[in-house]
Amino acid sequence: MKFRTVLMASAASMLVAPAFAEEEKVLNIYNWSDYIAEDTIEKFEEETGIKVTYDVFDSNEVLEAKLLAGSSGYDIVVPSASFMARQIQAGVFQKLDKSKLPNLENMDGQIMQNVGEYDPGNEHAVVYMWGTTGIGYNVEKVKERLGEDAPTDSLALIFDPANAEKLADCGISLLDAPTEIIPAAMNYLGLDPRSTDPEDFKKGAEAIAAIKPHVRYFHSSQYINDLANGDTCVAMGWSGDVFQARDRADEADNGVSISYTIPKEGALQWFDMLAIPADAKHPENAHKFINFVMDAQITADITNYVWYASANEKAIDLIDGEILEDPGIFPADEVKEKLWVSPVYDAKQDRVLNREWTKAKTGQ
Ligand code: N2P
Repeated sequence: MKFRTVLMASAASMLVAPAFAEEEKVLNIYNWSDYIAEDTIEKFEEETGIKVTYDVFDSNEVLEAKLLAGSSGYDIVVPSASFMARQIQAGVFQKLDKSKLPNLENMDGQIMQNVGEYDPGNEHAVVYMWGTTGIGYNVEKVKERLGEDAPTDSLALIFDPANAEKLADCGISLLDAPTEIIPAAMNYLGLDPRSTDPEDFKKGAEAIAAIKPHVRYFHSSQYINDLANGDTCVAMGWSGDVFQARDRADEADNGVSISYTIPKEGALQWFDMLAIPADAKHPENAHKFINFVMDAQITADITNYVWYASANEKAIDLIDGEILEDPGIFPADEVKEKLWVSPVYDAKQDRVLNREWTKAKTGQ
């Protein structure tokens, strides 16, 4: 009898239960470091009652290793589009349910179309932020060492060994990002930065090896504080990170003045994408988060804090004038023409790139 009652009770509860069991109010996010406003997560938690666990990384390779291993535990991840393309092929992501993303209409149609090259039909991801890989430098220290005519608008500032040698004592850092720094070195050599020819990778890596004795470190997040504190003076780094360094120096009022340039030879333009792993445990909440970030005010708040360009058309009016007008963040059309986007490297090309990178970093 007792058994029967239990059965009936559960049958009754099934009748009133929603078609899908409600997700627990939890969301696990894995994003780049220094890449969100101070209050974004708090606001999302307040609005939705969902509790967020927020972890950070500073390398596409690290993120990719986690995703390919599976069971990352994350519901939202933020790969750069060129990495995402092959991760989609590997089945790492689920398709977005666009009916849950009404704010998609806020996005810049042109940019979404451009990233469609990596994700046809934008089926798996939306743009979080975009930026360039260029040069951050300490204005006075570089001038002291290379004079008034220091080539701060050129890749030669870093890749010409004569310059690198003169800057070595004040500290040069490079991103630990083979798919970004090797193509930049190739570009400096006059090669096509989008080339996937192993010989070109090798030449790029050799140019890096040639300045290696003058490079203080390869790291993709440490340079923000180091530039800000005057502990390093030149960084090949990401646009917004360099602006954050400038901000931190201004706030500290420490006399350090930092500038960012997109080198005249051109630079990599990348797009970081919000995507949901196929095995995410909280896909409903993940959709809520993606939609939340596409709100014009929320994304403008992020851009205003991290100095990276938003791909949200509706947010533009809400972005600080200082950021909108900065050519290092929203470059003018003639500069845009010199930007290149990363090819999607296949497994073999990726192996060669990484092998060359290891050699370059050890100065071989
Ligand atoms: C933020 C890093 C920006 C993303 N610290 C590089 N794709």
